[in-house]
Amino acid sequence: MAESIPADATHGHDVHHHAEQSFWSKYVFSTDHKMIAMQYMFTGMAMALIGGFMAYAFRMQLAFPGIEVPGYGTVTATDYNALVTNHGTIMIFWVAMPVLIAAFGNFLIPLMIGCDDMVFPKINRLSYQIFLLSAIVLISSFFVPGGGFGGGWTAYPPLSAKGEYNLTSLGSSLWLVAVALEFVAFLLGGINFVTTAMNARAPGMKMFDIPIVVWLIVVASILFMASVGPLIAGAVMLFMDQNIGTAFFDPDKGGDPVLWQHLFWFFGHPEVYVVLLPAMGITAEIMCVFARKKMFAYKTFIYTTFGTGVLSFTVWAHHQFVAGIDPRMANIFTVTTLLISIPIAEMCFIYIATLYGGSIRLTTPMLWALAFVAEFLIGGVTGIFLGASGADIYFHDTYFVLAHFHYTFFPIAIIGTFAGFTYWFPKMFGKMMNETLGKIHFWGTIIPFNGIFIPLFVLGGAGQHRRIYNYQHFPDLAGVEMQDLRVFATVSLIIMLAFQLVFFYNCFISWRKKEKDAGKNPWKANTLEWTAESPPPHGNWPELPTVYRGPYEYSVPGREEDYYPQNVPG
Ligand SMILES: [Cu+2]
Repeated sequence: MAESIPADATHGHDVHHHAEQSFWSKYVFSTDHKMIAMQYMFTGMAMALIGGFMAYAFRMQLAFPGIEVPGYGTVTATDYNALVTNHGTIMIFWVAMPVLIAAFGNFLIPLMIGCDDMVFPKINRLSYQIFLLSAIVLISSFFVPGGGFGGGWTAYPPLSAKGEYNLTSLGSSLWLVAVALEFVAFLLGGINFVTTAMNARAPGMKMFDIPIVVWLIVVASILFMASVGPLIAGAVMLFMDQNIGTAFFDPDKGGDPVLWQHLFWFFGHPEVYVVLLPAMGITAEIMCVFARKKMFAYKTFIYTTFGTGVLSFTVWAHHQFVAGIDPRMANIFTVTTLLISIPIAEMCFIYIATLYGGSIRLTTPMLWALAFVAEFLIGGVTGIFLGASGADIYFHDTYFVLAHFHYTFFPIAIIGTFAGFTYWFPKMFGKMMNETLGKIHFWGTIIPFNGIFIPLFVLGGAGQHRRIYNYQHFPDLAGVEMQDLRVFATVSLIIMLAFQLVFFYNCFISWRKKEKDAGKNPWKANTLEWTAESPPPHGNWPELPTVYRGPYEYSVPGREEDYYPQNVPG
């Protein structure tokens, strides 16, 4: 067993431990990774409410064209464009990214590898402040003359470029600035996540002792940092096209609008994995704990993640099969796209093998984790239809794409978040959430979610195109009564949104409980965050933990009775 090392010898940990803190330094300008995690978490959740409200407004228009939408008013064509554009932008860049990478990365990395904070706490704080600024810029873009940007979340020129096609030139410029600022925030965050996980681990923790979710957040951060550069450059070019008369993307003056599509999707496809990997890591941690099993093939899972990450840079043009790219290139991108489904399928099999033979406890976090795999599989399998260039000529820009996309992103951004949040809530606040309310919220979300998007597969298969604000002249397509399906999807959405009140109520009453009933390790989990107090104080542990090679790969002295075998070779 390794000697324990005095905390302040390695981390200068006592410096900030006992200082009295004002409101501002504790809640607003904190450098504590847990407080920054909470700031990201609650900003992300607030943005999710805005994005969800937008979905409600435009789905009401689709189900009941021309209706006065309660709480919104009439949705005009311009409104509709701005609503769908910003719904997509918000849910991906201001919900999935801040919650999955930034909030969970910040909360978990130092606690799970056994250190007291990020290695660059001030950069960490700056990252959140820039992120908050980006959110403010985005929201302000809805209120400028011309309204919010309505050119689609992919911002293809010419609809996003200046001139007769772009009806919201100030809104679209602010949208671009907001997105670019948001990328800067996550570049700063990514530096911290990678360096902290690699350099600040507890004494005794080897590279292949790092918890799976930390590994996956690290890989996701690297993917983000490696893919976002071209898009930041593209955003600057598009901003110049809009505002100072350049013509990078204007074919009339020798530019090329497809260049934007390459820059966007070179980032846009890896971006899926940037948010997918943390969600998969969260799911993996939860499954191990509630199946009482080690992760099956832990190292294989990590190597597969590396492989997925590399492959994710080779598939982007599958979004451009109908943009006029050379059909021979389309063949190549079809092959790479089908290839990338192999490691993802393998990871799903690893989940199943981890569950196999376990003593499974169906707690609320476990239900979310299982639902993640089930629902994400539907998204993955339907992606294969779209990745095949021949089939995509038909499916491109139909509601089939929309349904596929939401079967990947909803499991990632919403199910993954609820899994992680309900699992780590006791650690975040020291109190258990109500299990009955948790399960009501789970089923009240999962069932209507499928009710929204299964009809959209049917609509897309019948040829209904996306980004049209009024389908009332197409009540039936291919002989099927389509309007009923649109109404069904909208009603399902309203039911799903209503059930989110159960979640917020559960959070509130659990947080308000007087008694801190969680203890250090309510789920009897192995990883290091469960050795700290709940919630962990500033600095996380009075003395930083040391791990040792025990009967299992690593463990902490005195906690052997909680252990299930973890990462045992063979
Ligand atoms: Cu893609």
